[in-house]
Amino acid sequence: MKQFLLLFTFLISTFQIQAQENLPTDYLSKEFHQGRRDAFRNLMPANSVAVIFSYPERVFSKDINYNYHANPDMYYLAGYKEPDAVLLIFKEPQGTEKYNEVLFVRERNATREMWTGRRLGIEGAKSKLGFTTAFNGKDFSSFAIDFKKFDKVIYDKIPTDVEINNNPDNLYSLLQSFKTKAEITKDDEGSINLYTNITNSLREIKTPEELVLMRKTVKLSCVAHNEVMKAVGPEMSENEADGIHAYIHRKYGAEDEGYPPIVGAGANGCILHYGENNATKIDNQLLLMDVGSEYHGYSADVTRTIPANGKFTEEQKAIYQIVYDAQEEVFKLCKEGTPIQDLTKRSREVVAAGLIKLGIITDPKDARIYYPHGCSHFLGLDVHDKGNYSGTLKENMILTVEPGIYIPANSKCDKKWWNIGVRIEDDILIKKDSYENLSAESPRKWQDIEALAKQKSTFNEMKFPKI
Ligand SMILES: [Mn+2]
Repeated sequence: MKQFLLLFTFLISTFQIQAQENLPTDYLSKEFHQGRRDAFRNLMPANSVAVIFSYPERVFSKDINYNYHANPDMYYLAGYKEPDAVLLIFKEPQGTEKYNEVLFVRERNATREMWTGRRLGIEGAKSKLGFTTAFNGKDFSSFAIDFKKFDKVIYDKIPTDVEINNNPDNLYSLLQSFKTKAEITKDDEGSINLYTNITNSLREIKTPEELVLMRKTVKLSCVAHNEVMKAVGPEMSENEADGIHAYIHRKYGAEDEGYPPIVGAGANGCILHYGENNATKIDNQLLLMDVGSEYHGYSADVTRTIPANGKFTEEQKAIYQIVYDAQEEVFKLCKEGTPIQDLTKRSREVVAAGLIKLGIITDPKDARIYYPHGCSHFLGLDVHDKGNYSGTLKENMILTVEPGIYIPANSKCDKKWWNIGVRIEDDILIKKDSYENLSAESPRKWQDIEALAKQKSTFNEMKFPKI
């Protein structure tokens, strides 16, 4: 019998997928995630429990899913990047074991791991993420927890579009178990507001560990913008310019882009969230590129608008200068204490004055026609990161400053302005009495862009077969 057991153990271990080698060494530490859970717990009311679910997987095509993207809150609080998980955080220690957090993870499974990738499992959740209490997801339904004994159960909006799957360790089953256990028939607004307030107030302030990753993601995105500025020409396609960004991101270790890249030439630059990026030639037009990498979960968000032939026309330059001036004026407000709403207000004033001066509008209210969006959003794990937009700027917040002017064809102004779309976007770290522009490495002044465009890029030298 003993021999049989040994053989059995041997067979099992033969099929175990080996631990991965040569991984990046600058992932967030388990101490970071533990610290974030403690900070979350500090903001919870007495006798409460928070319940945080992973994001669902999404279909890309038939039986192929998109690369999985973790719920940023789950990643922030637990460091867990796999699907089908639920995290419980308790205000007070529970049970005889006095645990104050539990992570339910995907069960290790040699066959599944051979097909769809490594799993951390319970052991990994303990050794790599610092949990003392972790279970397999399939055990959540039988986990002894009486939600009714808590004064408050804190949770985010429960997703309603998760594919029905009665496998007990699937997200759908975890959600169903939670709704049954906590007797939830519809979302409780109070719970959701509390969850939002807690996560907003934590995530809007970046810790030193997060700042390292934010600096990295913004810096490498600037390198990408600068390389495209050198490489681009009227014959290049939007898609190829997009691809240069992506290549540089991967070259420096970024896993992805933080959002679908916007690479639009001429009229396409006037579409705020243009994403087709399929014009076969940029031509002698402006190219608006709103592209930022995602590095270990943290997103950059940088926009540069450049002339494909290396030289701004007088009209392009005039519009560009207004947007630049608006940014400069907003930067002056970037320090602790400024109401966040003032950033958009100030940028709108500068854009309105500039458009009036050029005769494009006469009433300052009409600036909204050509500058319809806000100037700033928080930046971090989400490109439009969590934070309190009705508050004031605080030290170690990171926000974008991104005024823009977009004049589509047939606008009610001289047609010499038509199809000019300009946005300049930088990522700003707020300090006590000032700010730091994390994306300063990519030029913003039109003179500096023209100078950089004269330089040669490695990408100009690359030769590929014609197909
Ligand atoms: Mn943005």
